[in-house]
Amino acid sequence: MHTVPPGTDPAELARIALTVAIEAGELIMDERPDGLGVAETKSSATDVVTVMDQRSQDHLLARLGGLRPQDGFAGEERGGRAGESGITWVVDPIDGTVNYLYEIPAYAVSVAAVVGDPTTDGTWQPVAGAVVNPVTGERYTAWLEGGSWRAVGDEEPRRLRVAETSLGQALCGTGFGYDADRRAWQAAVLTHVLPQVRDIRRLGSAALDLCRVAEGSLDVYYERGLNPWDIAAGWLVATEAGALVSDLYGHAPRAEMTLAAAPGLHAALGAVLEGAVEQVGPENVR
Ligand code: LIP
Repeated sequence: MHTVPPGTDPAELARIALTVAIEAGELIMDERPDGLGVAETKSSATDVVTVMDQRSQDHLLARLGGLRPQDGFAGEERGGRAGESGITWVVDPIDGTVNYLYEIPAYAVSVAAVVGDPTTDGTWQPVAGAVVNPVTGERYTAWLEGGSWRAVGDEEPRRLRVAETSLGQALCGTGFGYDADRRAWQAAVLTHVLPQVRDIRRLGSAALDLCRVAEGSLDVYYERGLNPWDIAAGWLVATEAGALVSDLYGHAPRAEMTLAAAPGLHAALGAVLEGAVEQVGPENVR
């Protein structure tokens, strides 16, 4: 896998990620218009974008462009650029957009610095990142070999470490896509998983799900259909806390599957998911 470009300090990239993620979080909270509606939809009628998704990304693009002008930029919404430094910023300006639209306090700004090509599964990895929930004040940061950290309000950052448990005692996070056929397939797979775990939680933000695995408020998380911007920062927060984050076959997480847990639990749920995927069969792709 790719290495950090010479002269690049992942800890400094994490500090930049946290700074701009906090700013964007304040923006989407403080400047949320009354009667916020759906500005447009993307992959389906439920895949919504608000004007604040775009404004948050525009802010991140401008700030990161000023702080790191040689870096690339890729986000969920419109606007991006190629870079020449070997570092690309991968951002989700509001992860958990439906929660933001409904004012459910489970959404985040996710900012990650990655090496490799984030547009091609399996060829990139995060080296620094931050996930900020602007409603709760939860701030997660991680950098390569620097650990994974969580702070709320004025408290000192606390180092995160995952813990093992049995599959039957595991609180399992997951999520569902915006396409009806994909959701039907995900529901079918869930019928194989639910009897094997303590319970299921569907929080609505992959970035926060991955951070919750790192902090232990979820024991395991899996989801099909995630994009690089959904997982880039949370992936590193989880791995720097000792979790394994991969696809179903031990490779880098990808659209086909993202699975995150402490190593023993990762193997146990991975086996259940492999069996479920085989029994459910392929998605009905229109
Ligand atoms: C969301 C993900 C979540 C998934 C949702 C949606 P968005 O990202 O974070 O895990 O279940 O369907 O994709 O669209 O809010 O940035």
